[in-house]
Parts: sequence; C-alpha cells; structure tokens
Amino acid sequence: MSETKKPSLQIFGVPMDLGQKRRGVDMGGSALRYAGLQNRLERLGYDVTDLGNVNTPVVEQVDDDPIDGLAHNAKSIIDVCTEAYRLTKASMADGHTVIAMGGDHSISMGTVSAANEACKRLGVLWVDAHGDFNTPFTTPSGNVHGMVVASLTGRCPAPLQISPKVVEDSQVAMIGIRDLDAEERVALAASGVTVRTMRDIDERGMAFVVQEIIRTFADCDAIHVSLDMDSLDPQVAHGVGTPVPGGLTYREAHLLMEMLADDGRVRSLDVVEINPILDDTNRTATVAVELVASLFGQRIL
Ligand SMILES: [Mn+2]
Repeated sequence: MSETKKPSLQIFGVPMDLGQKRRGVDMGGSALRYAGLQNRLERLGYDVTDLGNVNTPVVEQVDDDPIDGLAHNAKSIIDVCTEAYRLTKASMADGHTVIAMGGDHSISMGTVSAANEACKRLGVLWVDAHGDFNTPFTTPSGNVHGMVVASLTGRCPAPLQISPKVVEDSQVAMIGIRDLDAEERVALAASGVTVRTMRDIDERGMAFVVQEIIRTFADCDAIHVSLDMDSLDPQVAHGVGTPVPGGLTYREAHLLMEMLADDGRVRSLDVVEINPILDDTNRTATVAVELVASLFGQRIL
C-alpha cells in the first residue's frame, strides 16, 4: 500500500448471537469499539467511518425453525446477513474497504457475498479453529455459525443461503484449523477448499504456510479475511464462545496479518466471535484491534 493514498475504511457492527448458543457474542462490536478500533486505524492514516450497527433481533424475538430443528434461527440469521450484505456492497461500491464486527461467524454469509460481487475473483481466507463446514444434515449442534463455509460454497439448502452458491471451493482457504466434527471432517477433506491445520503450522512454520495460501489466491484480485478470534490460542484470547487449545500464538497471528498487508489485496474483513462476558478486561478485543492494525499496515520497523 502506498503511503500517500490510503483507502478509506468503513466499519459496522452486526450484534448477532443467533448462530450459536452462548450469550454475549452480540457485544463483540462494542468490545472492539471500546478497545479503540477506529482510533487505532486513524492513527495509521486512514479515514475511518463507523456506520453503526445492522439491526439484529435478540433470540427472545425469534421463533423460526425452517429446517426441522437442524439449523436454529436460520431464517432470521439470513435476514440479518442480507442487511450486512447490502451495507457491505454499498460501501465497497463507493470504494471503501470494509470491516464487519460480529457477532458470531454467521454474519460472514452476508459480507463474503458482497465482497465477492465487488471484484473479478475473490479469495476468502477463513482464519478459524473450526471448519464451519457442517450442513444442517451433518451438524451435531444445529448452530449456524458452524455452517457458514458450507453455505457459501453451495452445500446448504434454502433458506440457509444468501444465494445458492456464492463462491467456488477453490476460492476458499482455511488456516488455524484444529477442531472438526466427524462428518464435517470427511466433507472438508473431499472438498476443493485449501485447508492448513495447526499441524501444518507446527511442522512448516507460519511464514511458509501463509506463502502457500497466498499462492492459492494467485488469480484473485481481492482477498476477504474472515477472522474468527477462536483461531488464536485461548491463552492469548479466551473471550470467545468456543475456545480450543493449541491455537495460533500472538506472533503467528500477527505474522499472518503482516504478510497479508504486504500482499495488499485485502478489501474486506470480518472480526467475529468475541465474547466480552467470557473475557478478562476486554483482552480479546484488544488483541483483535492489534491484529487489525497489522492487517492494515502497522509495522514493527
Ligand atoms: Mn468460525
């Protein structure tokens, strides 16, 4: 990115907790605002506008069960995602780079759909402990936040989709993966999604793995980063709904962001699954703000 002409950033919140069962993840956007996300980006030289929140119902208002209890709150989630899609699409059409603050990971059905329409070919980087590759027919929990990539790649039935198929498997790469359900694991292994697990990072190092992933995006003109904060090790960021041991270290996560900043193609970002109720003095959102700063050009030297 050149020093003279930095893109303007628009940020918005989606206080959605309908995609999983632990309350509190709806406050992730508040936690990121409290941790100073806007100010941190402004200090990097960006023009930043906070668009506020997408209107989101609370679970007490929701009574929909369109897929026989296999995908809880699916219709309401898609309604919210459609609003997030419209907001992201309008913002990107005006030339802004967009940051969506979750909320649980289900919000990404909306943002990825919009990002995909804003470029010729999108690469989607899923930074997560989980694959989010269940369908309503394989999920052990019925939680939609674990079905997002399956929906985006055309594996989920209506109404659990923004459109029948948003992206090809070959457009998606995952990193940080360490916890898959049994059928999800089989489906992901058989798919065309690029998956790099914690073992890959342990064996070959983060820099090598990130270079590999960036190569899979060689024919993409834009990259969407979907950052689930449970990708980090719980010792670094434990304020998440579904913590899993053995995650990314603080420096591995920063290196990923720094290498993506050098690449220069990131036009949209989700920061999801922060649960301030389960956190300690807002540490997880603070770590997230630091990672976002690295993604948008903060350098050590
Ligand atoms: Mn996730």
